[in-house]
Amino acid sequence: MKVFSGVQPSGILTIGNYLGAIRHFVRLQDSAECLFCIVDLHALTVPRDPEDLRRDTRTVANLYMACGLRPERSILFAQSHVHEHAELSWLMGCLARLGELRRMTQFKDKSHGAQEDVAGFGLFAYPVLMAADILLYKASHVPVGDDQRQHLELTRDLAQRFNARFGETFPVPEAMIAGVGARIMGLDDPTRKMSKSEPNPGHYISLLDPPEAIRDKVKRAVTDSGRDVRLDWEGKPAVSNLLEIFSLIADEPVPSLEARYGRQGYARFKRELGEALVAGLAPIQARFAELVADPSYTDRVLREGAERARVQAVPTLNEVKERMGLLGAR
Ligand code: ATP
Ligand code: LTN
Repeated sequence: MKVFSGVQPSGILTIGNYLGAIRHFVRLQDSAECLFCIVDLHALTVPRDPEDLRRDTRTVANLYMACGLRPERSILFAQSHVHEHAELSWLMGCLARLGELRRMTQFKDKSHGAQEDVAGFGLFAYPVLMAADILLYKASHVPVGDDQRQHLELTRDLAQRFNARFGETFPVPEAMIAGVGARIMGLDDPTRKMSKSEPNPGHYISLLDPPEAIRDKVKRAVTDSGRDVRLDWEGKPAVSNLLEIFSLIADEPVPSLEARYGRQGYARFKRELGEALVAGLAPIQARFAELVADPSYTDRVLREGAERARVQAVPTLNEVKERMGLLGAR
């Protein structure tokens, strides 16, 4: 089993990123060969201030480690440090079809329904680069949140298409999407997925929010009509989202939370959820504070990670180029 996944440096990670993806990375690193990437080239698909992008890339690296990823177990690196990603992306792009890229819902959402002639090309090509990320390491498993399901399907199609045309080269990677926590919703709107790049900070809880902000955001989170606390995604989507978050962060089953808070109204439930989040994030925040104090350590982890990643990336890229008929340079 070889695991690859990535997170965009598009802001500070949220509890959605943690519960849907990163906590699974941490679990997997003890049983599988793992690469975890900070996909900075993907973050360029929407306009970014260069200084902010640099800062966010280091922050994601530190948050990876603060959440429990260990550079001695997993390869942690920045996508742009391994230029083979961009090169394989071109080659895979030559197999992708306009129709299949146009159907990607993330492209439709993030281009804000703009006319096609002003939507960014990077946003359109985004899933091809993602497929290249995964295939470059011949990864077999890709832990992601639910929103990435469609991109993984495309990756599988491209792997199969390549294998059929040029001979067996890539394992067809499997998405690993958890049953619970794979789609944490916004606190201000339970119909939208929680996203770190959302402008309204009340939409998300970031892993670095101070305790006061966490309590305040949970207090202000929208709820549903009625006063009972129970899991009912159809009838009570906001409360169901809060229950799911509570259950995962406190490691307590939903029925036991329902039994405790069931008919008491929302105030105590929200207060105690706030405290559970403060307590759950405290160890991550403490480790993060240690890591930011030594930027040279972070830079060294990323440099060494990229070197180790390239050892795997270069042979795959050479194999692909040869199979496609490009003349070897030596
Ligand atoms: P952006 O706001 O820039 O689109 P994002 O917060 O959606 O970013 P990504 O970097 O795109 O985060 O995603 C990193 C990982 O976290 C992916 O595996 C993604 O599926 C997962 N993830 C993102 N948001 C959620 C969420 N709300 N619930 C569960 N998993 C999520
Ligand atoms: N598109 C992903 C980030 C990403 C990724 C990957 C995830 C880029 N390359 C490869 C898994 C494997 C997202 O979460 N928005």
